[in-house]
Amino acid sequence: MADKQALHQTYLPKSELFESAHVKTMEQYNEMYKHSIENPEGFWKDIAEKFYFKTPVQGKFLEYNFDVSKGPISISWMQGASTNICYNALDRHVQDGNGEKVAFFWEGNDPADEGKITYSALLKQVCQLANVLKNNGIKKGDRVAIYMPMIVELSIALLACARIGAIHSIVFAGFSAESLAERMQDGEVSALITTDGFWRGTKLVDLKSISDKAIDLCSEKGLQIRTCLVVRHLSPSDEIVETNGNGDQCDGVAKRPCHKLKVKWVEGRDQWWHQVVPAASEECNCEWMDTEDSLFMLYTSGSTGKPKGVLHTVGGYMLYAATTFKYTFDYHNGDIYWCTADVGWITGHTYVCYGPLLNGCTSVIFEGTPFYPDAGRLWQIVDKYQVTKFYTAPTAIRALMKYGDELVKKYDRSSLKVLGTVGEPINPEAWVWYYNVVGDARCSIVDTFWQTETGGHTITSLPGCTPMKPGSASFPFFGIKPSIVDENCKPVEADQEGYLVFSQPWPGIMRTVYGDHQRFETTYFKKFPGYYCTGDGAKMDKDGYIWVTGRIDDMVNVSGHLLSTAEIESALIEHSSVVEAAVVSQPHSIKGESTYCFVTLCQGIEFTEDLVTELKAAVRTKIGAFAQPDMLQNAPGLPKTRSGKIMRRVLRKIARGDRDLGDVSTMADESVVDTLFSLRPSTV
Ligand code: 6R9
Repeated sequence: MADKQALHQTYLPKSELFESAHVKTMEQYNEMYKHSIENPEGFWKDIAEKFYFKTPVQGKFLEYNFDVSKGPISISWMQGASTNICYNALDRHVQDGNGEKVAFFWEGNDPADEGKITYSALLKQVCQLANVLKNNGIKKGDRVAIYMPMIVELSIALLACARIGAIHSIVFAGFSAESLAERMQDGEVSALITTDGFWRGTKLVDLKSISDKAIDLCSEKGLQIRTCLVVRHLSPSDEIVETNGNGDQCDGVAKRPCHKLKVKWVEGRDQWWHQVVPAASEECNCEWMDTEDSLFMLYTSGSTGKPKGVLHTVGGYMLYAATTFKYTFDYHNGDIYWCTADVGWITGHTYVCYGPLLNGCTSVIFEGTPFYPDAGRLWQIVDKYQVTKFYTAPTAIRALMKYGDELVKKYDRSSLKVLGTVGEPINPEAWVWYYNVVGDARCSIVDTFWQTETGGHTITSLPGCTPMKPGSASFPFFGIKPSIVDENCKPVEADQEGYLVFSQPWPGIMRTVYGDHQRFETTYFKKFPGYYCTGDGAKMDKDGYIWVTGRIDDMVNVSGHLLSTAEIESALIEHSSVVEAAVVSQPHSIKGESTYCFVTLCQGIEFTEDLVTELKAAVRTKIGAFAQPDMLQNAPGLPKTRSGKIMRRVLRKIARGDRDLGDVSTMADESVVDTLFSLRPSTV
């Protein structure tokens, strides 16, 4: 346990580690920040000059409307210019003579599996895959779903789409067939890129059969997926049985023994990556994209339960991903950088793929989990590659703390300079452990607050200059103008909690919700005209540090994964025994938050352990294993307002065993509260 003082003191960056930092002092930060806010065009124009544009800006550098009362919300950066992000991430470095530099070290789930790929080899394979996609009729503007584990081919797939102007829609490989199908339908995708299967820890995930099921679900709803490209990731073996097709040897990276993984094959639709990609031409010209053309969509939970396809565009996202990466991690040539996030989430998009590659960085991609083969795995990898900049989530830090310091200290971590965190507020205890134990009281910690919607970091410390306060993401990144406001959009006093909003656009902000611009406007811009509303609560202390306190809408942040309570409720209600369900968040010592579900059963149905198991499985199938509820409670009745709205505020108190319910005057039937308290499982 850290002492109280350690939790509340301010930590200064170690100047000897940051002698050549991009930003060395707070004066320098303040000056650059001021320039970025007062003259965003000038600030970003200078940055844009370092990138390749096929044609220069032909209209306004920045044009926007953030105020719904003045017309539709619109944001455009670098009007009329054309570029390609894949060109800037790969070709540019190869042309500069850095083709032989390693782009990615790949570390498999099993410590014996490893690989690496240089910038020129990556470019070659991206071009080959891009040609395969083109040969399958995929063209600029078409949507391609990607459902893969953390293997190098995932980055190749994303870059190949970007090269030909296809919009990638990556679905995290922990999602179920139904969630994948829902996302493919919403995006009306033409093709799916997936993998036969993969190991996560000791668990084998049969990705191809989940993909098959998702494709069938799409076809039932009228969407035909005509191309399914499959990476053979598990080693070739007699035990792989295809019902149709052939079983050529592959030269995939993983060499572990494969377990009986049956891969079903649909002739004409399914194609093995290793048969078509190496055979394709290595030349593929880039599609020159308008800076405001779409680059990708990525689904994030929506408070109504239906996920939103957050859409990002080429030019602004490119500038923002590259610039945030450079400054937040104080990137320099020679760094070995490692972000543990999965590419299925925005952190993986921006800080595993685009940000590092745009800077010509060498990074590590890790397929496995922090706990396999043991809880020292992350530090063993840091040691093996001499990682200098490391980025992970508070949930991982909290879980690893439990295993004690020895598993960390066993490995050499003297290469580390910057430790990043992302995904949820980090509690000061975990921060201090990360700082003292992992970073040997030497490294700077960057607590980065941002969202799928923001494209890149929005509030973060900078490693060379920001005095760090454990638990605070500290100050805005260049171009971000935050305010903390009350319900009436008036700024709150120091140390008061309010809504965190941003009042002018930065290049990486999302441009719309795919296919539903109105939802984009209502979700983010309606509540406070003139501002982008993050949906998070925050406070600013007297020194100007921002402390993000968490979501203020019906969202739960479980281990850094944002889940909508409505989505979990609808999965529970689909079960034939359930009449009604209400899900609330509950603090959790490792996951940050967990879900506590109240279920009202049909007349005559008993609340048994078997039923609880079935309901958990229902959520797993509908959404994915990571969404499985932690606690289910029988709720013969739910507290409701007279107008019939479930009072989640009251349920949250019941879940926490807190009888101080506050004002319940609007509740229709107060007697349900006592019943719920009496049925509360004793194990909570
Ligand atoms: C990047 C990412 C976004 C939500 C966001 C907030 C929470 C992320 C945080 C943080 C406090 C941090 N969040 N980073 N809260 N401090 N450093 O996680 O994107 O999956 O869209 O989640 O995560 O609540 O609104 P996304």
